[in-house]
Amino acid sequence: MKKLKIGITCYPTVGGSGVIATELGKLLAERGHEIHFITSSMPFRLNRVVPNIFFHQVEVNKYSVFQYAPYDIALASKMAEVIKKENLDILHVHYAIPHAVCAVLARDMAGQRVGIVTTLHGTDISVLGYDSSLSGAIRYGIEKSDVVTAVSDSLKNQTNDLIQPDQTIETIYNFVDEREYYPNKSSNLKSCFNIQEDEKVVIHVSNFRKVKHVGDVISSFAYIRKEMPAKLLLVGDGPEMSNIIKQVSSLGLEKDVVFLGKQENVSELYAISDLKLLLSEKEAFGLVLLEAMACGVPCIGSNIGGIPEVINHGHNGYIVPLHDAEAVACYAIKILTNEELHNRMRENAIKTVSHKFHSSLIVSQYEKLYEKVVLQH
Ligand code: GMT
Repeated sequence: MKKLKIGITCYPTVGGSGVIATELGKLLAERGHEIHFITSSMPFRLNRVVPNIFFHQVEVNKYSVFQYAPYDIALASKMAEVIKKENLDILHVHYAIPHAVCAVLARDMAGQRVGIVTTLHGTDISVLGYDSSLSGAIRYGIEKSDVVTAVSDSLKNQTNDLIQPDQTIETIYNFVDEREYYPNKSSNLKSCFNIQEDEKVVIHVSNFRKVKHVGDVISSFAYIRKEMPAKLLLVGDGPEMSNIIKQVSSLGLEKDVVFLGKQENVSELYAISDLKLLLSEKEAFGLVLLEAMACGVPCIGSNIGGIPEVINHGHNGYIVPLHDAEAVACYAIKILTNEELHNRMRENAIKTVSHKFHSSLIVSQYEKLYEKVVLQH
């Protein structure tokens, strides 16, 4: 296909949408496209120099006359500048608000034809949960985009139900870079953390927001711990952390829960993990599930959002009702005490990633969309 000039805007700090936007940019660059990240800071996964990847920083000045710094306007101005200077074919933005709305404004400011592709990650829909006044802006961003994608069928359906946009939404699933996330059993981290060989390792990775229900992870682990020697690795940090620390101590689990904070190389931690838990009440996709599965770790997740599109119940893990810690523990104990079942689920998890969510498949789907948009223009 024709090599394109693609602008990408996302929130560049830690988070699944930032990871997907950055990894997609890197893989598109490997396919010969020219990539321009237009973000407030360097995306955290953009950790090496690539000749056809450029970074355009959005600067927001704080003037005393403004009560709030005008980030959205600064972003739209920077987008317009890059559209004109680099002659972009496509602007791929992650989130309808503010990014799709900024892209529409930028296209208008630049007065140039540029295709707008918007990917929804769930956050737009979560925002509506507390601010329904934004639904008009979300609909506007979606309808004015040339193409809109959602990271799961669940998010697509939810957006159609809540926003009812006059626009087709296409599902394109998330992916992982298989060169970073792969089954690697050679790690010696278990002994570094003082975990005995016969102890099972359960892992949870999140930003510790309320919606992640890390408290349910701890309650489930308390049941598991009664049945076998086990450790729980908690990776990440966020607003719920102090409540979690209290819960762990009130259950007397301090010796068995390892608080690791934010970590860059999570694949090394998956290498020593036997099971992953994600018990959120909202999750458009659950990228961390895919990362775990790619490393051969079966998962247990709640029956909400896009999680059942990633975890196939009884095949690569189990789906449980929200807040049912006993059901989680029951399935966890089943997997952790049956080696044959664990191995089967491990192999199935690896196969799921390579068959349904392989990066080459997903990147090609995005390329096809870009091609369609460019042809329309
Ligand atoms: O889950 C979060 O709190 C972060 C959020 C984000 O914007 O990065 O994640 C959303 O996008 C991810 C990448 O598509 C999805 O894997 C997450 O499921 C989704 N989070 C929610 O829907 C709550």
